[in-house]
Amino acid sequence: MGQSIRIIGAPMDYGADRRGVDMGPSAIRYAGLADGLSRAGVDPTDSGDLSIPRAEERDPDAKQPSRGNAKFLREVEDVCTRLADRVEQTLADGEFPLVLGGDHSVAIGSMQGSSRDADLGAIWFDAHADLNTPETSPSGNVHGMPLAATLGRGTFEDQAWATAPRVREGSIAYVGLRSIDDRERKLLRDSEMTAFTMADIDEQGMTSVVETALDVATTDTDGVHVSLDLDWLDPKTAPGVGTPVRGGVTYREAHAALETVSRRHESGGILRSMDVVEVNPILDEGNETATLAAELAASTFGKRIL
Ligand code: HAR
Ligand code: MN
Ligand code: MN
Ligand code: MN
Repeated sequence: MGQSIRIIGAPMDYGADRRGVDMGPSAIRYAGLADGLSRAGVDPTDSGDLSIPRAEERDPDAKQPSRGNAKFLREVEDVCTRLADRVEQTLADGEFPLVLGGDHSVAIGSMQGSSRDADLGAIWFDAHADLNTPETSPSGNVHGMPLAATLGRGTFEDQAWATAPRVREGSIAYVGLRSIDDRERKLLRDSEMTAFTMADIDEQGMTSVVETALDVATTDTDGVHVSLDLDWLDPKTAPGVGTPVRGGVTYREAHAALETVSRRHESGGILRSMDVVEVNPILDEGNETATLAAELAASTFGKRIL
């Protein structure tokens, strides 16, 4: 029997402007996630979804920025606190937490829960740097802030629910960046994070970039968190996302990247937790983005052709 994977749905859309990303967990399951994981040789169980009130049912003032310029931050806090507990418990039970978003703010909870008992590295597969603080964010949308939250930047400094002291900047690597805000660029340049842009992938090739990202995330850590934002892919391949940016990763590059992660995991058991986020079924075409999300999760756990 392969590794036990526990699927945890986090249908949250408080962190993004375009509605619909709360349907991501259903769409990814419907696209065959559990079957794909089983065929990859791991053993999935589904623990269902966190219960998350729809934005319309919340206080109409909730969208007003609280604590600086961050919309629905109290609601995000509530969800991420419960998610972090679920992730921590999953690891304590000896299973691997696979979190389905929801918008990318769910990663605040995943990383906090995954790092409570371990030094955690991270690989961030994304078009965006997600490093805005409530002070620098041009949109106020928390899905552009999860790494700032984890690292305790800006307003997040005294937010214990968000910060993850056992995630060090130097153990985080981005792969596929192509859309960064001006003030966010300064935060990134002044940090110790490793950042591979699309141009780096063009020059070095995907597998080489991911090997280096894995080196970064595994050095002096107990395990790696993989955060997969579907807008990492080119919008022609993954149209069902709220913030598409053209010039993204191809279908083959995406599989090659996660297969590279899988090979390292097979030889060293490096992976600790993962989230798959930002699938928006309302914007999708024939559930193809959700299908891709399910396929890429299977590739991460070693789906093999032969
Ligand atoms: N950087 C922009 C902002 O802060 C856009 C955020 C992008 N959204 C995401 N995250 N999908 O990867 O508003
Ligand atoms: Mn993101
Ligand atoms: Mn603990
Ligand atoms: Mn993104």
